[in-house]
Amino acid sequence: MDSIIEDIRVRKILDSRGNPTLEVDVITWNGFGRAAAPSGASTGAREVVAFPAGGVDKIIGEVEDIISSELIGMDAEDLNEIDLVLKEIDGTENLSSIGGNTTVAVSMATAKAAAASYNMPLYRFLGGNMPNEIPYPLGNMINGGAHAGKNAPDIQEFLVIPVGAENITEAVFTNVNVHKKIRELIQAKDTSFTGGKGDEGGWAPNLTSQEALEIQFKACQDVTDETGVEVKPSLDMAASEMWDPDKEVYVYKREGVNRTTGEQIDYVEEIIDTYGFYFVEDPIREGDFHGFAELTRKVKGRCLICGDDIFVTNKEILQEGINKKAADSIIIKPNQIGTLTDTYQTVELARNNKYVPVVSHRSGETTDETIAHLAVAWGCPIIKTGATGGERIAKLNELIRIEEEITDPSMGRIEKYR
Ligand code: 2PG
Ligand code: MG
Repeated sequence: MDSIIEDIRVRKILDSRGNPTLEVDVITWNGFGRAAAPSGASTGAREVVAFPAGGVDKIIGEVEDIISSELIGMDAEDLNEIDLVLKEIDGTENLSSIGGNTTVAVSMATAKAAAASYNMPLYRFLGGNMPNEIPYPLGNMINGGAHAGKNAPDIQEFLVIPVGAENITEAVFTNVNVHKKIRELIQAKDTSFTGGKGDEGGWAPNLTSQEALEIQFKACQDVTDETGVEVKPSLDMAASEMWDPDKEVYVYKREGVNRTTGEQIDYVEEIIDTYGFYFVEDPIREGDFHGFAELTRKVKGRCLICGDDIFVTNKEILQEGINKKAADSIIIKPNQIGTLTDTYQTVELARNNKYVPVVSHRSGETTDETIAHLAVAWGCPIIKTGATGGERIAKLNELIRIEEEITDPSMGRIEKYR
């Protein structure tokens, strides 16, 4: 009774890029849940469609009425059932009729309302009493590619992970120490640097990828030496964005270099060894399972190879990746697949096959903190959610609060996946 849905409200709000997105309130007899959907800039071709034709405005009113009439009276606790009804209302394979951002916001708000109905935090409602693992935060330091302006590096994201941190507070402050250090190093190299940032709060400098790699590496070393907390460099190369399908090469525009698939694999292996990367995401374009597999085999045990655009949080596509040994980690973005139930199934498949699940923000975000709860509930050892900026710290600060509530917390147990 406590969790019976009484009302659903949908509104148009701002995201961090200033674009419209959607926020959903679900009101139950004894609870309330609110969630907002994020948006990507470098999206995978096989993601569900974020918004229907007509955008957010079409959802408000029209779609809202249909969803409300179906869901009011249902039990918010029955998440599987709710997600099925949402998919039925849409009726398409890729959720193009009501939009994956609509279904994901309703799905997450419903889960939060169900949790609140029983006075429970979401991570406990979804994960029970066992979760005590706090994910390591993968923080964004330098932005390039589709997340920054013209003269920024070709590689999309220069990330760091504080693998030596003993708790989440130490982890997030280690990341911002690196972020500050990187600003100093950029300024020393380019005195005209204005302090500009990209979409995810990383610096957006006028540098080549090579220069950025060196600065990132030095900042990690310096902060490790100064604080005693080991920080490792990582990347999201978003290689699909660089791929030229006609010439069949990866185009590094800023660098003025083209690389064939073979050259790209050699290049990534070389920088993994030179800079000691912990994690490299999308080093190869989506769809190229073979290229992914070759690189994963070459660097196995030295660096995690993570698939984002290639898997799009889709369990069937992940299964294909598992069969082909394409990677050993997967990015988990609920709005790539459209519902919490589907997101969870992909996480489970990943965990059962020793793929490290990395719960992730999008480049266009809101202050919604749901993904912090998902990472803890599902025991995901890494969360990718930036390092600074209101919409990024919303998740990080929530993790600080969650850690405080948990008895005997520990940082993500990545060794389980070895
Ligand atoms: C990515 C994400 C988040 P976007 O590529 O992993 O960092 O970017 O949301 O633009 O897809
Ligand atoms: Mg990515």
